[in-house]
Amino acid sequence: MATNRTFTMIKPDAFGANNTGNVLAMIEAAGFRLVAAKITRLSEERAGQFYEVHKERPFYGELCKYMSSGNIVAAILEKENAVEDFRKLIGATNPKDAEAGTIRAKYGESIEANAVHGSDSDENAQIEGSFFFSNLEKF
Ligand code: RTP
Ligand code: MG
Repeated sequence: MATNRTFTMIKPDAFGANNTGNVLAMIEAAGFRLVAAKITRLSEERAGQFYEVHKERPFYGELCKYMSSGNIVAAILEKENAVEDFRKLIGATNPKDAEAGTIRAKYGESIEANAVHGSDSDENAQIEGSFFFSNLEKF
């Protein structure tokens, strides 16, 4: 299988609970290489751009407020079958439904404050990585 990339964010709940190191340790233990990573913070407007695909969903406004409520870590990850394997590692959107041992089961607080983001396709991984990182940072 080809090596490819996905994009993740450690969300404000997990960052604020000092779980960044724990989450990154799980990601590395699962065989992902960190290509790029940074601590940053989204404005509500920029969160709105990132989650634009969800703008018609009822939770969009709350999601943008939540995602701009504190620091996050944005990161590009590399592994064989990265997008699919990372979605397995993070678990279901609602931590209550997430399989034991997944990142959201361990560190998620609610369906919204669910610890991490993971891209849902190769195309979106590329778009989302470029939202935070220049080509010079993606090595
Ligand atoms: P993500 O994009 O963050 O990896 O999460 P996902 O694919 O599992 O879920 P998605 O449907 O794309 O939703 C994006 C994020 O919106 C928040 N959400 N809130 N209140 C709600 O019902 C609700 N549903 C989703 C979560 O933070 C979710 O990760
Ligand atoms: Mg999603």
